[in-house]
Amino acid sequence: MKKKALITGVSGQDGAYLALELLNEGFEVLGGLRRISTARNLWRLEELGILDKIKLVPFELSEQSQILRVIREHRPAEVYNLAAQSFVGSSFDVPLMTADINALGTLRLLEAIRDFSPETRFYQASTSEMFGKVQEVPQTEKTSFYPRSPYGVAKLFGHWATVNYREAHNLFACSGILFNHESPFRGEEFVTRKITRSLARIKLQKQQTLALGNFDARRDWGYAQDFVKGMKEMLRHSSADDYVLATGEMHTVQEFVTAACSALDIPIRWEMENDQPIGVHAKSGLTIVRQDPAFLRPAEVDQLCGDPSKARKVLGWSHSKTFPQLVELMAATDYEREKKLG
Ligand code: NAP
Ligand code: G4F
Repeated sequence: MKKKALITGVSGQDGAYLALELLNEGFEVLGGLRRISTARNLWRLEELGILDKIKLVPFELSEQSQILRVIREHRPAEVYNLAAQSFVGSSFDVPLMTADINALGTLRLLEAIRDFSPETRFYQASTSEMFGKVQEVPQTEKTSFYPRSPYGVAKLFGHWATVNYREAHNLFACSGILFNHESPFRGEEFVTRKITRSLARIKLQKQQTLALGNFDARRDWGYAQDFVKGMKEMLRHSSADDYVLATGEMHTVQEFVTAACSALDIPIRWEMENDQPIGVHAKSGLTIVRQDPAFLRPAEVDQLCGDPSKARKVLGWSHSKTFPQLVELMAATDYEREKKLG
């Protein structure tokens, strides 16, 4: 009989890539899907050609009865809790919902596993956002946390709940502290995808400007497909533990824009206007990138840079794509998509 793995948030970027990995390994993949998900949200699974290979199960992290039903019925060998209100910006507008899903949702799932399937190996999608106002550079598993958003605060609860259920109830529960990871499957609201999609549209003259918030924010951006492999490795190790996955390299939002322009062959020149950078098309002289304060956050995470030494040493994990390769892949894919859309 095939081993079963449940992926909550299967319709998201990581869920789709992870489902592909697990199917290739011969797992029966149960894909947790909330009722609100429409056919539109299944585009990643469709694009990967795996939608019909996954058994979709109703799964809403705020609904304990659904969680219990899935865990009791299937008792999966592996559970990957990827479902979340994952957009940091929105968490300032919907802090209670964010806490209910990201914090209590994790606890609901852990409780169900503890009661009905204690042999299950559990992965929690923790995040570098928990480091927030960073206490040291680079950040490791031992760095103190200082979250700066309702998202980060809620995820910190999920992280500690995972550690606690491992220590108190002997569950095989791992927390993956993942730094930003991107791909052509990234949601359009996140800055990387917003940049590559908008610049592709600007090149095709479907859009005039790209408006961004903080140009100086620095992130450690890696490739999502590399990162989902690390999630699996955590659950296959002989003992449960917590790991940082990161590339160890930081770039600013402005550097991401410059790299994307270069990938798309858009000549850009940076100038200052009202103390803010603006990106000017070097041939037409038109402003194509500018700041809009609407995209600034009430509290910002200025920089994130991870040290993945432990994952490298214990799991043999490392990233494969460089920063320019990642930007190029995303920019080229968005350009082709936008061209096709007409
Ligand atoms: P994503 O693309 O935004 O996917 C989030 C998934 O969660 C979607 O499938 C979404 O379903 C689902 N979801 C949202 N609310 C839910 C609810 N109440 N009940 C059940 N499902 C719900 O996120 P991602 O980038 O793949 O990230 C996966 C996980 O890793 C998230 O937990 C995120 O917080 C965490 N993380 C991500 C990164 C990163 O850089 N990508 C880094 C660190 C940690 P719909 O399709 O219905 O919206
Ligand atoms: O792409 P972002 O929205 O990602 P953020 O906030 O780092 O969160 C992502 O990574 C976390 C891991 O560190 C995950 F846990 C989380 O689920 C999510 O996947 O923003 C990146 C940076 C921020 O500093 C933001 O202020 O870019 C800055 N930024 C500047 N202009 C912008 C924009 N972000 C967005 N989304 N949109 C802008 O216009």
